[in-house]
Amino acid sequence: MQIPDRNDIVKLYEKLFRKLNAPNTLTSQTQMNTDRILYVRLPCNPIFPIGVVYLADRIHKLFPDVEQQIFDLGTIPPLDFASALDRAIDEFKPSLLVFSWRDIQIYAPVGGRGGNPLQYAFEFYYARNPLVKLRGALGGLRITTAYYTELWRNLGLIKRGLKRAKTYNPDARAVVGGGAVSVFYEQLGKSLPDGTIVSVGEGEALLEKLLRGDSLDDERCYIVGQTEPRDRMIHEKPTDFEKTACNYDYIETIWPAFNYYLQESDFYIGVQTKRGCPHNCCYCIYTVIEGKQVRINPADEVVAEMRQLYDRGIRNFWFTDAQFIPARKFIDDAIELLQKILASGMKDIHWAAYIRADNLTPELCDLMVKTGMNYFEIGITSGSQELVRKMRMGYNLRTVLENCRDLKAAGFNDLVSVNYSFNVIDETFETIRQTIAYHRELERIFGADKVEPAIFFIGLQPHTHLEEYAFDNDILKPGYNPMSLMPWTARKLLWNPEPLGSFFGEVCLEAWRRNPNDFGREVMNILEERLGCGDLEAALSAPIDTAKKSLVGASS
Ligand code: B12
Ligand code: SF4
Repeated sequence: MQIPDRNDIVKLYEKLFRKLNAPNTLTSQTQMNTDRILYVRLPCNPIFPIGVVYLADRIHKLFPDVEQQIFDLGTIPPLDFASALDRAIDEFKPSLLVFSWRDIQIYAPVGGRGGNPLQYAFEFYYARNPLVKLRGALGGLRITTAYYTELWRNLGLIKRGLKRAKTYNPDARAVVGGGAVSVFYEQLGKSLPDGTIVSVGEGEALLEKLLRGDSLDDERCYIVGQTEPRDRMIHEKPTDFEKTACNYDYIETIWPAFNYYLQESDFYIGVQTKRGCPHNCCYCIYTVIEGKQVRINPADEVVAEMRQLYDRGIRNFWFTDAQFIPARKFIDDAIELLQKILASGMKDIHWAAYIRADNLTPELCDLMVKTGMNYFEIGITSGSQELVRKMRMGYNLRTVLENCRDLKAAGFNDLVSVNYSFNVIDETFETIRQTIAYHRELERIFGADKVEPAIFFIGLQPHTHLEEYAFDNDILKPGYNPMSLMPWTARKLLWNPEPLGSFFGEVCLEAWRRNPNDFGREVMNILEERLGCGDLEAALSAPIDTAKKSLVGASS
């Protein structure tokens, strides 16, 4: 089958909108009284827009008569964004615009739009060679310009869409939500039209209340120009509901570009198996976006949802959970799900997820391999147990190693991405040596070519413990703008403080020079050349000390 070109998709939309609206004889009064929801996924790399799909599915289950459309700007070429949005609104005449904004990608460490932001930032901040510094400055300028252009463009699309929808329905409203809005809800509201509802976290309950005309007071949202975001709103518990299998028979009737994601075999289609993470890792905001209480989606429903995608040709799935196995007490749920996947006969699938590898058992490892897990990410951040404890990550690194051995013994022979973030807190040359020892042990277990060290520098995010730490230590002042890419703010938010900041800057610059295509492994090699490899036993033990600056002691 041919993969449709993006222009074909625009045409497809037009055709479907025409069909849905013909004959176009509804009076404006009738339209005003009938909810018509247009979901607009704002421009984004083509990651399957699972968020809007779930919202539309939920609303259809509750209000089967409500007309809905999904319009995904991720499948539209940039030059057509505005005109395609206009056409979608003209044809569908929505009374409610649900804008979903997935990522703003601030401080993304690798492969950002317009180049590698980390590399440019490091060249600008740390290079000794003035030409390299200049290249960093110019690259950084390009990225900063692209970043602000995208930001203003997306805000502009929201304003434009709402204005146009109001020409058909003067009472039309806009709601905005999604990952990016959840992180930057306080800042984004300042640039949105009055009356826009700004939502944090899951939107199912909020949309339900909106359609019923119920009060939104208990939802994690505020209305621009009318209410202010409550203090620590993001920390409030999300409203619970039981998730059932998404009805893709319905979704494909309201989403003409659905096929776009089905026809490329390398897409990993999102499926959520649970929500929430009980941990407290100092830099992480997932745990507040999704809440600390883990809510499991029933295994039969997850399998039924996968089955529908499988029957449409999908073989790659990404379990979009903050963590697939958030804690030991959820091991049985993971086992139940994987057993059911196995029993379903979907034998030729692959799946990937974020995995806390401290929560594995031999049985689970066996099932992971049998059900086709072919990639996972472990975010241990450091190979030093002492630092892992100080960053409040709750990991036992010795257990992680033991479980990785079980996984290998069960036959896992695919790729593991290990996320390291150097220099988060209390890093020393000794803890770096320990991280190298730990990494080398992972390589001995899985094979050096199978373990990919993903070197991140933490981009400080609002509402995290690390932000609190930055306030307590006078690194940032309350009221700073977490969305600013101005060099003086960016330098603080792209977390790489001195005294080790310049050292890491230099190591990374050398790694890009020596082997830009295998940056992570090269960083590890250079660190080992310069500092040597530590003792694994020392890496795995964390003497209890009460270092004043550690986050372990910070208030939560
Ligand atoms: C899984 C995940 C991934 C997977 C996705 C796999 C896949 N095939 O789907 C992978 C690892 C590939 C990934 C990559 C990246 N990710 Co990511 N990812 C996540 C994660 C953990 C879950 C997202 C998800 O799918 N959740 C499940 C679905 C159902 O939820 P949802 O889409 O958020 O939608 C719900 C709500 O947001 C809400 N909602 C959505 N839209 C709307 C609209 C309205 C009006 C309302 C009311 C509600 C609403 O309701 C929906 C249903 O409940 C989130 C963090 C988190 N816990 O949320 C980060 C997150 C979305 N990712 C983020 C980022 C930055 C990235 C990257 C850019 C990182 C990078 N440097 O490369 C890349 C993006 C690559 C790209 N665009 O090209 C950020 C985005 C915020 C930001 N800082 O900009 C997040 C929030 C993490 C974070 N705090 O930093 N990611
Ligand atoms: S375990 Fe992962 S998702 Fe949970 S708080 Fe830690 S980093 Fe965030």
